[in-house]
Amino acid sequence: MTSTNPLAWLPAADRYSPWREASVVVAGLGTSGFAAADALLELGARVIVLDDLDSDENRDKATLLEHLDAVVRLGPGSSATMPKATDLVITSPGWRPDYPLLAQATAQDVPIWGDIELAWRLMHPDRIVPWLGVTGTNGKTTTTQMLDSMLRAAGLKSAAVGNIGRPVIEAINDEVPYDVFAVELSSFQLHWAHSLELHSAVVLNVHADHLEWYGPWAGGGDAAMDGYRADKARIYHNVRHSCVYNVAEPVTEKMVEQAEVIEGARAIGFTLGIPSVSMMGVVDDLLVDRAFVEQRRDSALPLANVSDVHPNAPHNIENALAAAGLARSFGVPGPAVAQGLRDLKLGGHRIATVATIDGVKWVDDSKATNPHAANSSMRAFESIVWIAGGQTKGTSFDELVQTHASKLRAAIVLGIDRQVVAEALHRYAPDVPLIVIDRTDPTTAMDEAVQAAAAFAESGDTVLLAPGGASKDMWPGYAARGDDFAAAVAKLPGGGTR
Ligand code: UMA
Repeated sequence: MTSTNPLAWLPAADRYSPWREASVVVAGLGTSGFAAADALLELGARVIVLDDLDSDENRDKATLLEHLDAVVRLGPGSSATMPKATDLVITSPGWRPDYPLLAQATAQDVPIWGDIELAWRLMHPDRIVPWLGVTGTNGKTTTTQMLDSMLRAAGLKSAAVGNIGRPVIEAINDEVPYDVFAVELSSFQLHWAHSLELHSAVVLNVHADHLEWYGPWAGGGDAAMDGYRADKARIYHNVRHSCVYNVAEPVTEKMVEQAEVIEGARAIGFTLGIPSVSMMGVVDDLLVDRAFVEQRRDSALPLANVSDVHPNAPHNIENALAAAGLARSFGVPGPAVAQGLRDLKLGGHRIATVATIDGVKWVDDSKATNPHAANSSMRAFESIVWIAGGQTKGTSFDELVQTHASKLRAAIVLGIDRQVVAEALHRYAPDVPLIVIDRTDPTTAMDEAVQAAAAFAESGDTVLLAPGGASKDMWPGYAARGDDFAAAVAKLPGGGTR
């Protein structure tokens, strides 16, 4: 096979490589693409940025990058053909391997890195910052925030970066002398990351999600799920200190067993039960550490009260234990774990009660964007009027509906894949009243859904927005969907009373 890459240094490239000699194509001008292009231009690389969307926002970003000598192509078809003499492609996380540009790069042996790989390589050699990595289908953002808060409570200079919203590559160029990064990593980012060596890492859980990303090129069906799982497992590769796994999800322990780690790295479990040696767990009403204490054979160190965890739901206690495992692997003292949990103010739309009207609780869990997350919130309530739907990303709602059918008073489905949810309800909860909202104007559709829910809900019920699907078919993101839900509830008679 002939290589089109004439740059011998590229496979081992770092910050001090002769980037001026390289032509780099940046695929996508979203948050990560913009940060990657900016960092590469600063190092003198020739940068071409391609984005198929010609929006006002993209044009503004393009103008900034063009001032730094980038070539930017916007609009439909921009990414259809890889520019000639491309040495390296930096892809945005959401780009699937079978997109034309990436398929051409693969066919021509041009390396493809994600923004995470680029950030790892471009860290300043005199300011190498250890990374503590968090992945999993659900709980990534919360766990990363908990971890960052614990690290800060220990007096460390930490930043929460990655999929959480701030590209790592931006943070490495901050003036702040960071001690550590709490890095949220998505399966997409892990797919395009090749040489990470994290200090410690956790896979919180693995359930069906993003199968539309893996389906088409991985072969669909089981192959898609296998591909998703394999990308999650990559986070453990070359871990130096601790691989933290979820005892309740043996698949995560298996990933640790199969990972090539740096000699001496440990496997640390977390469990809602009493911990064995080398685990974090719960004893009475305490989160305890039986992994990072000298006397772990016969004792455990209390770290925090279970009541320090907000919201206080079982899945979130698991998140806290996982964050504590990573923090403790980095030497965070016990009291800082508790302080970090208490200090944390989480973003909204995670099982947030927006109103209680005539004994009916209205709960916004718009952040539940896949069936597993919806399951976690449905577990917390007894009698539910469920609002669901959105982009279901190739996942199945059968198990979710089967599990909770007996507590559904009614269901209202909306969004592009509403029939996926409706069909699961027809199959496994045929007696539950079902309303299908066909409108696609977001505000009106949500108003209609909330009014329909109000007609079914009785005192003691919870109306739960736990869509199980992503929001971007109708809203800019899950937060906007949750905001529309709260606004619709406020319009009900008696709305707005918490
Ligand atoms: N584009 C094209 N052609 C295509 C497809 C996309 O030109 O065929 C362009 C789009 O117009 C867009 C750009 O590519 O301008 C990519 O934008 P993006 O929104 O997909 O990506 P970023 O803005 O760079 O944001 C990404 C993550 N997005 C995804 O993984 C889809 C953000 O995670 C992350 O916060 C950010 O990098 C910083 O690291 C978001 C997310 O939804 C929150 N993540 C998924 C999740 O959490 O479930 C994985």
